Amino acid sequence: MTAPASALRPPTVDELDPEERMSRPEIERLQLERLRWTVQHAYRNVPLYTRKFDEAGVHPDDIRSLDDVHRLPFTTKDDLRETYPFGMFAVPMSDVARIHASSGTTGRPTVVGYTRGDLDRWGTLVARSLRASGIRRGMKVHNAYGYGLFTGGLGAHAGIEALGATVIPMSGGQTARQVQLIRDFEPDAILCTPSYLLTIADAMAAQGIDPRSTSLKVAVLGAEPWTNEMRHELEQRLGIDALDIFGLSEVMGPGVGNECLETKDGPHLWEDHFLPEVIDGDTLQALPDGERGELVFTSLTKEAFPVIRYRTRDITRLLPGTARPGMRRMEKVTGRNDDMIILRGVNLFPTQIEELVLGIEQLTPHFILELTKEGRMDALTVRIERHPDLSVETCEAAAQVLVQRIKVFIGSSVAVRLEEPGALPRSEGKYKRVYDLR
Ligand code: DLL
Repeated sequence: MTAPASALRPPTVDELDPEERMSRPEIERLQLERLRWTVQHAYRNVPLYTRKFDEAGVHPDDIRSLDDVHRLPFTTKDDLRETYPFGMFAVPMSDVARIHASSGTTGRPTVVGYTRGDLDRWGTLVARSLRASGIRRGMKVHNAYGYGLFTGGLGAHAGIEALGATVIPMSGGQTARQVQLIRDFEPDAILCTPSYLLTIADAMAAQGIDPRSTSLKVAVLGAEPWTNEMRHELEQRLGIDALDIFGLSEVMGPGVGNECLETKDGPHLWEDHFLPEVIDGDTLQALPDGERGELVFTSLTKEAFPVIRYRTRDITRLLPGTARPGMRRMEKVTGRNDDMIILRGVNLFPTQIEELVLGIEQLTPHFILELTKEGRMDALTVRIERHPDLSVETCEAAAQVLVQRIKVFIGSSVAVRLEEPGALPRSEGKYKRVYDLR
């Protein structure tokens, strides 16, 4: 392998967007101005918002400070379902340049729209995210997020182009071909879900290719929860830097926030375009920064699909900015309200198990969680592939260590069942980790 033409480095101050250099008070001034515009725009043009604001007895003119956002009603996925497909668009269809939709596990998909201007701003924010990850013009970027109605593929694509880097629009799936093109085209960066990068690394190893030997230097991973332990695993296995990109369709798509290469301490949220809050999911009261709860977003510049206090169901907390001091960070998302397993009174997230699994060297990262009923009690089985290079006894002993650690650190009694290497489904995008068989 030839030495890389340009090593990975964080952007210089001159390379940042002007907003990334703003102080906290400057950002907040910009946010207030944009919040007032958004609230007016939503109230005037989306009947659902007109009705909800009126019911809550709040008018756009009441928004005089950022704190006044707390007076506005929340928006939920149910609101989107109720107005399916286009009822929450705030511009005429002739101004909508693109539609995306997320499949959703049940019922109707969630539909979102973008004006030409929205698409430009989205491209700018993904470009900012990739630049924060150390990617820049002159680099080749292998984009393995799925193209189509999912926002991952086309969202990342536009950002790579806006940055001036070279895009390889691979999309998801066809893992053998992914490996071949990574070998042949020698990309500097890969964009995909963390679980899919694991699948790709395994496919390389299966073909006798050392995953550390490729041209890849950096991966920008998101669209599903993943832990710092998984970051470590992927960085070691592939000899790369792994950065976290966060986003959701309702709020834009990928690039609502991104980690910075120099700190890797959770995504900075691009607060010039989004106003984040964290609330207590039960009382719906806003929580102070630093406290964990449900993440809520208000868009500040979106034309076609403004969202007011959209409840993401993602669990995290807001932290002060580091590499970009004007913008707040979020802690890596530990899970979604919807993924939380309540096992005999104990709440647990799949990421907590991921953390413990990856802490035991003799275990593989390939596991799924199965919920069943044993009599009247719920039971959880961790089905995990044994390590192909270790004896079954060693793997059994490691599985017992996992049982104990889950008991000690999470407080749940679970069963761990070893599977043969390759027995469990592999990720091709967002990984389905939990199977509820109750
Ligand atoms: O997954 C957008 C995206 C694409 C983000 C590519 C990053 C990269 P949705 O399909 O609407 O959009 O799913 C959004 O995925 O509410 C989180 O639960 C989860 N999610 C997204 N990024 C992260 C992340 C895209 N970095 C939902 N860490 C969100 C944890 C994430 N969870």
